[in-house]
Amino acid sequence: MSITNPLKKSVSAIILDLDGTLLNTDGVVANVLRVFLVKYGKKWDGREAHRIVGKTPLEAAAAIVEDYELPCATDDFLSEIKPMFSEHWCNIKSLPGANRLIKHLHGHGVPMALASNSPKASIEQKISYHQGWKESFSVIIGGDEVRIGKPSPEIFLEAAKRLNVEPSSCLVVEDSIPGVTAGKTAGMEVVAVPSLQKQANLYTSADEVINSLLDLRPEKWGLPPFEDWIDSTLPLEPWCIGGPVIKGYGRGSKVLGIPTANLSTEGYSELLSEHPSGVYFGWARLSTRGIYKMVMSIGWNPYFNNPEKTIEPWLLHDFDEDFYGEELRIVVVGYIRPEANFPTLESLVEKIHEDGRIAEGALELPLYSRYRTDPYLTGPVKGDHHHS
Ligand code: RBF
Ligand code: MG
Repeated sequence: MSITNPLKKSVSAIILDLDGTLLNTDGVVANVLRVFLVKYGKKWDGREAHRIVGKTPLEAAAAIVEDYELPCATDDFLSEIKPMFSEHWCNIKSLPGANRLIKHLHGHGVPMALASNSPKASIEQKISYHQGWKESFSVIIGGDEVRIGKPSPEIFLEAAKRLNVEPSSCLVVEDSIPGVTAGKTAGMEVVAVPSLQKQANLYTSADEVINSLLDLRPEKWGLPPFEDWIDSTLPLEPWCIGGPVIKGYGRGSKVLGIPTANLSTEGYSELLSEHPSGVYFGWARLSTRGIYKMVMSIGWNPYFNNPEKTIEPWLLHDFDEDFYGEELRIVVVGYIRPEANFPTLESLVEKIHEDGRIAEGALELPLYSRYRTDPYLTGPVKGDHHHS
């Protein structure tokens, strides 16, 4: 067992939550509510998100009726909104790392249960759009199959029973506080993957808090480790982002000696909500200069505690001048680690340099180097004349 991933406890089965843990349900729920509330002359502002996450449909509905002072009974609200939701289940994307986790555990024969506060029928609908998910779970249990939903432990205890394992041999993966409470009350090990940002401090009863499923290390729980990490990097389905280089907080070069070429997050809220904060790497192209290796952080920079999520690419090349305003395009090809806090500025800087070395080395691997010629990087730049 490696030093960095010491064994916490051996489990023999895993119980996964669905909404907010495997599926990015929140975005779809917010969109439906936004449209719905307009009818009542109200504006969805997301402030109830924390009152909805992890709740049963009835509890969530009651919270919304109350907060928005809707002139209808919770039941009526629920029956009106339910069909609007089911129309959108096909649009829910899986969260980063969810598909990988399911395939990995199923492939290694780890017994898996899906336990969600939502009704069994909607669980089955939601997962039907994700290939291979249904078959991977030997148990699927909905909130309508128990007397009380999470935070009561009942649903997890019932899942363990159906898996035919002791509760103490189960690992629960959960995004919500009610879910974490339910798992701990059931006597299980619990990994929290908080879906609401900057709330990680509220998950103190969890056995581990991780930033996204990309950071789950099954070997810490006595389960087979992922085999896709290569040279300290995790290959991802490549994604692109670009725009003019903006001035960030001005700390990069001045405080750290690490000049980042920050991108504006404007227009990228959806893309950013799809990708967990963390340290990524890939290829970058500056319109007038060329293509460079790149390592970047996305997130709130815990050390500086930014109020906003920022995108801070560090081009691994010595430039002798600033290039604010120049068009930067990036293809992200892999993941390195979650953002972290550090006791000193020196240790933050040291870590970022290590990220740089990891990216430099990994980008030589054919797996990653082939994206250097990605059409997004080599194609015409905005403002160029197109001849077709
Ligand atoms: N900031 C943090 O607070 N924690 C981190 O773990 C962290 N990792 C980074 C990794 C890379 C590769 C880069 C380029 C930046 C990272 N930063 C991190 C952000 C850094 O603090 C930021 O770029 C400077 O503060 C400039 O605003
Ligand atoms: Mg959940």
